[in-house]
Amino acid sequence: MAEKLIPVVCPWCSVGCRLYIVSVDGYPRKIEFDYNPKTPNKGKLCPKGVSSYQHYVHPDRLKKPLKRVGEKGEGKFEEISWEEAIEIIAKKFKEILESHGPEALAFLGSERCSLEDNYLLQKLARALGTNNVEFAGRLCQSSNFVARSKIFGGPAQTNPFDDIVKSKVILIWGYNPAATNPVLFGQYFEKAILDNGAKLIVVDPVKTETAKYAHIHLQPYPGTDLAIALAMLHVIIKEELYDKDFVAERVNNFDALARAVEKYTPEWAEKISGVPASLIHEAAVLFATGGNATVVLNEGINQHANGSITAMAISNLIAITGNIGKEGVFSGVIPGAHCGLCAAVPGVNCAQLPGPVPLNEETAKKFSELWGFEVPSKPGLHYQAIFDAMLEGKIKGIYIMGQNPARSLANSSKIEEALKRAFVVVADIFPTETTKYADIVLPAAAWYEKTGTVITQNRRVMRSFQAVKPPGEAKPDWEIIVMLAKSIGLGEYFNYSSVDDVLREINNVIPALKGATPERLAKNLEGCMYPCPDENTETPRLFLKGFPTKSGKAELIPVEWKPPGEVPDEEYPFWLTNFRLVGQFHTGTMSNRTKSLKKRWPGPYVMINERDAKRLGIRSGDLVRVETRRGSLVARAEVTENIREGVVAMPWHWGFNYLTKDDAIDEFSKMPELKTAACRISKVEG
Ligand SMILES: Nc1nc2c(c(=O)[nH]1)N[C@H]1C(S)=C(S)[C@@H](COP(=O)(O)OP(=O)(O)OC[C@H]3O[C@@H](n4cnc5c(=O)[nH]c(N)nc54)[C@H](O)[C@@H]3O)O[C@H]1N2
Ligand SMILES: Nc1nc2c(c(=O)[nH]1)N[C@H]1C(S)=C(S)[C@@H](COP(=O)(O)OP(=O)(O)OC[C@H]3O[C@@H](n4cnc5c(=O)[nH]c(N)nc54)[C@H](O)[C@@H]3O)O[C@H]1N2
Ligand code: SF4
Ligand SMILES: [Mo]
Repeated sequence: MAEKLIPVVCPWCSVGCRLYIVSVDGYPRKIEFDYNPKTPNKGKLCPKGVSSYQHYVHPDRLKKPLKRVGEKGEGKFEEISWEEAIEIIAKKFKEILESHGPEALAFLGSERCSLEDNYLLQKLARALGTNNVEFAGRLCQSSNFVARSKIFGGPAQTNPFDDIVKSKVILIWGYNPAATNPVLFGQYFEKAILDNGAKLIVVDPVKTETAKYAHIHLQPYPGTDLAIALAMLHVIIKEELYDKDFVAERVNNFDALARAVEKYTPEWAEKISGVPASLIHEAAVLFATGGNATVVLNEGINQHANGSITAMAISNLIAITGNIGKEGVFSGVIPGAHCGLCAAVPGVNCAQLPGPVPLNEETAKKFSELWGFEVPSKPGLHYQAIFDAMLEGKIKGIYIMGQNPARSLANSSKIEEALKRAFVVVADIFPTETTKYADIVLPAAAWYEKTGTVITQNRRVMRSFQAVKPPGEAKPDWEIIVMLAKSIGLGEYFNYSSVDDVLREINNVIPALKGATPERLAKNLEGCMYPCPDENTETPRLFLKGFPTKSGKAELIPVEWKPPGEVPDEEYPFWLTNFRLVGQFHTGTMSNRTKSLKKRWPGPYVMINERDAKRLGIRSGDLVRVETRRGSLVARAEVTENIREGVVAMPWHWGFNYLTKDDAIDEFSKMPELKTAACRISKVEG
């Protein structure tokens, strides 16, 4: 028995916890904790990290390439060889290129795949002449990404996690870290609140595990957070509670913001959000006067058609109170899954190139010179638009690496219809609702089965090493892409013999990753904080001396009130929203195949307020139908005081997107309205 202990990074959320896998003869047996005080988790793991080896040995793992034999949607396949699979894809993609041009092809990268996998995926798309290359970041962080890029010149988390513990006020907005980033919550937020006496303000329609620690909990109707943010700006400016020195020295456009928020009083915001004006006032005063603040927002804000303007209003709040560009404060986007930044940084985006840098004539020319082929300068289609174009017959072929859009994108019925109309290739580790619509399915090696680089939410670049062998003929995604590129005739641009070769090319083309070499990452398991411009440098804090905007100052953006993508009416009288469970992950492909998680978090339910339930004659445990204009789902009711009246909420892991609206899209971030919809509910009799 050959027992090995290999350092890996957890394959679930973006905290980037370090742990060890114990393998016996190449099979995963258990995990070991890593007590290195320099890694973000400092030895701790959550229920997902602890069980993160279980799904690897599930019998459903894809082991051979598959070719569709039945109708699309049936999921009937026959096994074929790698040679045959790659040949079929290469031939079909070349045919599409010749008859319809490169814009008829699309590529989806993944926040479940490594930096190297994602870098090569976007390079292949661009080598074929298209910028139709996206990943779930569009459905995840794009709203806050846009807001912070415009206002601060950069979206990333500003400070090390340790600065959260030094904050005196913590504002958590549409985010439930106790469930979604549990180790971050336990090691940093909880310490700040319980040990150091920081005051916590939570804004969430649900009384979450996080909200249970709150000193002030605001419970708005979904998608009305913008009204609260505008009213907080109003109070802070009117009562002169802002940081006057910081505003004078480091902020532009303050007067325009002050004029714009004059009309947005707490009383006005109460009418829209349902949150008492006095509570909004109290939160504003505490936030502005309580001392250094951490401000974190997540999907409760991002995933609305008004998401980016709401995120802009919150960035304005951060800027006028001077809670940025110094020690002891914290804010920034929170990439969701472990490899969110591994797809964003290498430019898996229809309008960005590796860096990430904006795609334009100049950057396209620069990358054409670096790579040796012509990089198209015309932006591609964003995530939702790719599927709209597929439905119209304009996208003829798609390569999907580690995404499950049939369940993760708004309006699942429509996405399934779109997938019927194109040649679809899916590389995954399991059969999914999306592979059912594939023409070719490719078996990918999972995270612990390959060596790869990860960039965690706190900008930490770390290496995860191969701990176990892939099942059957499964291969790492980067190897699959190289095989495909060679078969298409692009071999000269994809000449790599190891994953280290790919990272070395990344070190060369992304200046901020120049110092994150394979050697440095192998030697220092805690990695380095991006930007790492040379082998001895890292960047723990951003914006200490100025902002990377044209003026060097934070550029405030006054925004006006706008409702979310759909609001209740007589026919659909309830606000519906959704959230995540600590023991389930996204569309459940891995978590539903992890025994210990599935046992504890088995299926969907609907949270309904006690007074609403009484009116409708619903009791806990009853089956209820939740219906929107797109579709309906049936789940058990959980009648509870933990949700406000007029709102119902469900975990989204089990088919929620049959209910969501696909045609309300954020103007700036192109985020669909994934969080809220108008619904009606009824008891299912019998
Ligand atoms: N266990 C687990 N952890 C995960 C994931 C997972 O699937 N499972 N996914 C990872 C990923 S990719 C991401 S992006 C993060 C997401 O992490 P979070 O953003 O924490 O995820 P959610 O639970 O979807 O949404 C957060 C909160 O928003 C609230 N909310 C809903 N609508 C609104 C609203 O209109 N306004 C406000 N203020 N709040 C609202 C919900 O009640 C919920 O408590 O989690 C990561 N971590
Ligand atoms: N209504 C609603 N919709 C949402 C959200 C919401 O809160 N509400 N959240 C949105 C957010 S924040 C996100 S991030 C997206 C997530 O959307 P997706 O990324 O589409 O969801 P996942 O279920 O994580 O799908 C990832 C797939 O990658 C596969 N996989 C895992 N590891 C590997 C690997 O190494 N290689 C390959 N090739 N495949 C692999 C998994 O089996 C899985 O099928 O969903 C979005 N959709
Ligand atoms: S907090 Fe996130 S990274 Fe850490 S163990 Fe849990 S799922 Fe893994
Ligand atoms: Mo996400």
